[in-house]
Amino acid sequence: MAIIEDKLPSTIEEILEAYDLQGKMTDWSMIHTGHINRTYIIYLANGEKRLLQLINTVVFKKPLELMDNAMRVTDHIRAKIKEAGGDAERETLSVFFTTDGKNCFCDSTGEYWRFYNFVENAFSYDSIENEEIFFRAGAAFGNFQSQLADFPGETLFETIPAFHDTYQRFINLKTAIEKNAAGRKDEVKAEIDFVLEREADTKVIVDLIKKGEIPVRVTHNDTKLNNIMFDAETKMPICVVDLDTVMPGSALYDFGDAIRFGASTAAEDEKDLSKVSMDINLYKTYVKGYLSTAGKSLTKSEIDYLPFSAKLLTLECGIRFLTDYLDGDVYFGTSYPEHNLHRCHTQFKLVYDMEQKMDDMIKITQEVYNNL
Ligand code: GN1
Ligand code: MG
Repeated sequence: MAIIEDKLPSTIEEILEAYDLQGKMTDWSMIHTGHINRTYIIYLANGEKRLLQLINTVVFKKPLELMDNAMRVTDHIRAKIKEAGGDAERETLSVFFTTDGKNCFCDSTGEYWRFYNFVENAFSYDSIENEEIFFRAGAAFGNFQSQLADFPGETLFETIPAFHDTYQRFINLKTAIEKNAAGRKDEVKAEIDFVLEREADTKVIVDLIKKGEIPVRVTHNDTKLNNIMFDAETKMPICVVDLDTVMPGSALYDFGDAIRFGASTAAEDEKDLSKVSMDINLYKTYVKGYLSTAGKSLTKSEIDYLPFSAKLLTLECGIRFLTDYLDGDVYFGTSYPEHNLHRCHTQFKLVYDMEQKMDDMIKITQEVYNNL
């Protein structure tokens, strides 16, 4: 994806008209936390705010299927929240419909747009402020998984096929190396070697799933800390957002990806690698939070592979950043030319660090599980 600029789309008037909002927008701003969809806050004359999102159709090739998934998953969660006596309006995202009753709008340039409600008095964390926050994040993602435990996964569209098939990601990297589309191959020899040495790891979870040793569940698949909205006052999780990759998958993907991002001592694009490591206390905190809500429903083999999944999902994400760097930054949003390479470096540093800490990670996971 090209470097993202702060500007309104040229078709904004059409978009507003489709939602009967023409003449009602007083201001706008952009949110830059996601790497895929472009997100705006639209301020309306009546004081209301709404989230406007451009669906990235390079990444999500079938936006209508994506919206169908999102609608049905949020309906399911809304019903669960009501059953539990919660505030369903605040605890799930709601899509606004166009005046002709559609859940998204295709503009005259072929781009797809959607409007969500803006959750007031809420924010997301890009890094961990204190351990308790990470415990709450773990509990929230575990709870999300439980809410979807009885969702009929076979009815969901696969919005990105083989999304967490790490071996496929490895093959994609090899293809990118061969193509060398951006002419950057010679620059990243060490990074490529780092991955080649770990080829066997990339097959572990996909093989366990194929053999039926790890169950397929409906999972979120993008459990970055900043995909949870927290209440500004209580600092309690309100809702899990970014449901575009909710698909059949493994609990290990959700656990591993949350550790990858949240247990790191530095930002995903930190340039000073001496600042990057996996905080073992944060690891323990997340295990406690996640298992407090999801633990009882996990199988023995899932528990056994939790520590490995943290390393694997981090390796996978690093492989994806490296692949995109080789491809010429066509997938992830970037702010400068080496952005994907710097992201790749932090991920590989974390992988290396987790390898050193793996024995402790295994011990901690078993201890927390045994004390449930
Ligand atoms: C993307 O959109 P965002 O920033 O939540 C990506 C994830 C990666 C993540 C890395 C659909 O997530 O898979 O783990 O960037 N989402 C998609 O930060 O590819
Ligand atoms: Mg996101």
